[in-house]
Amino acid sequence: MSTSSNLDSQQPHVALIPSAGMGHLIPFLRLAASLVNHHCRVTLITTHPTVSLAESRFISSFLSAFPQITEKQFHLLPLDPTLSNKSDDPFFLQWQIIRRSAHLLSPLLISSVSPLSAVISDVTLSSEITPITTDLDLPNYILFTSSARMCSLFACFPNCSVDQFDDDIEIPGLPTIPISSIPPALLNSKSLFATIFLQNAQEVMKSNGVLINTFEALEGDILHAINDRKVLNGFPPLYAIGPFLPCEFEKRDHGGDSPLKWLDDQPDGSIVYVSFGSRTALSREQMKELGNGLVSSGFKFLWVVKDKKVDKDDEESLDNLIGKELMERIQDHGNLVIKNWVDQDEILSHKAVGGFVGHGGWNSLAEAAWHGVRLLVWPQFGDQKMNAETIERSGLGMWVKSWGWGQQVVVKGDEIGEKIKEMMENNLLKSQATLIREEARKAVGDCGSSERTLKGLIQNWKINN
Ligand code: UDP
Ligand code: G50
Repeated sequence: MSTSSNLDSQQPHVALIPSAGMGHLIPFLRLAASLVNHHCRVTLITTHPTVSLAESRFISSFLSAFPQITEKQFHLLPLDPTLSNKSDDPFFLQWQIIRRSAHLLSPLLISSVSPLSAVISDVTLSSEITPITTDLDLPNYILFTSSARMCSLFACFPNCSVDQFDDDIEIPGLPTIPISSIPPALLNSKSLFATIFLQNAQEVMKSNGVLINTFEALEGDILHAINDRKVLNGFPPLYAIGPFLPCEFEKRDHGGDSPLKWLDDQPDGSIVYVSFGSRTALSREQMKELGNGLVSSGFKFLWVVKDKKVDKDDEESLDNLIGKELMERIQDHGNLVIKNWVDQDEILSHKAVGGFVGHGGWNSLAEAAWHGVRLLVWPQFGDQKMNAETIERSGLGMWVKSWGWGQQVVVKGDEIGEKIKEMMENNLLKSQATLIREEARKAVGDCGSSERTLKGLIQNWKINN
């Protein structure tokens, strides 16, 4: 019979190192919760300061919900002043700050109450963290915070000659990627994003494995192509352990608005939910066209408006942003517009919500899959077209390629309205969304593909403890 102390010694101890932005923090917190549920001991490295209020609020409510998790505070160095003009994106600059501070992590990783079995860090930090874990002789895993499709580009990237990007990108064993889908920042090899991306893609080869928030039924062919080493010989094992489940701690007050009461009064499947994630602001002109489009679609909607990348800067009133006249038309039709953090899980899980118009952030897409909500994906930047491709292929949603990237063109309201109507009236999308929801639940259920993969990983950590 095992005593509690030798049970403890078998309990793997995992340190998690998230990167900046809610799209990077949320999957780490959900993974941490899942590891706790699987009887792992977890240490969470929290970066100070954070860029957004949402990040610091989530970290504190997470830590109070999980008192058994050890927090190690990681106090960041200032930004290298020569880099301040390298990007106008505060989150990209923060990735650089975290990377530059990485040497400060060693003492945090050494001073653990019990020795670590594994370190899992965000892909945006990997080239700086891998040498540290190698020095400390710790198994190192990367959490890839996007789709497997994006991961296939990541794997091949060191073999692509970016300056000759004028054609589609050949990915061995998988469909080619049109040049128009490549994250625009990667097309300029001197951009901060492209420099870091390349370094990360080179160093990831030295890690013990890559974890990803996706599942067999959604991206099985891509997962197999990568794991069969067709995409890149020598790429570490890719562990699909998604979809990550939204957690109770996310329901606490994060300074947001709850549309629940309003949703409760709406007929089943009737509402279009519109949100472009935590850090994407549409141009004012595009915002107005979108408002007009939503009204002209004839469907009722819940629209979350953002005007600035960082929540602290988002101070303009809705009336000023959208205009009084459009605001009145929106409200006359009984729609709801919110300019604050919302609990997206509470919305997507509500029976009144029938469709989701979003930017293609991977977490949001995985959440839509989890809840079986069909999508109209409107990629704005970064990996979002790669993600949109996966969603279109799976039949969970549609993507209007002619709309291009966010700031490229202003899409007219009438066209937006037509496409929303098409998405909401498409029964094939609706039934496929229900099917994908079932598959998502199977994947994380007992004996599901993601559950088995996660259990296998944990077992490995136990053996090597
Ligand atoms: N989110 C939310 N409420 C908001 C805005 C975003 O709950 O008002 C969550 C959303 O559910 C997702 C994450 O924030 O889990 C955003 O990540 P995603 O990858 O979708 O996009 P990003 O914000 O990184 O562009
Ligand atoms: C955020 C973003 C743009 C973007 C991505 C984001 C990704 C994710 C994969 O997460 O593509 C990634 C891997 C390595 C790296 C950066 C990002 O250095 O705003 O494209």
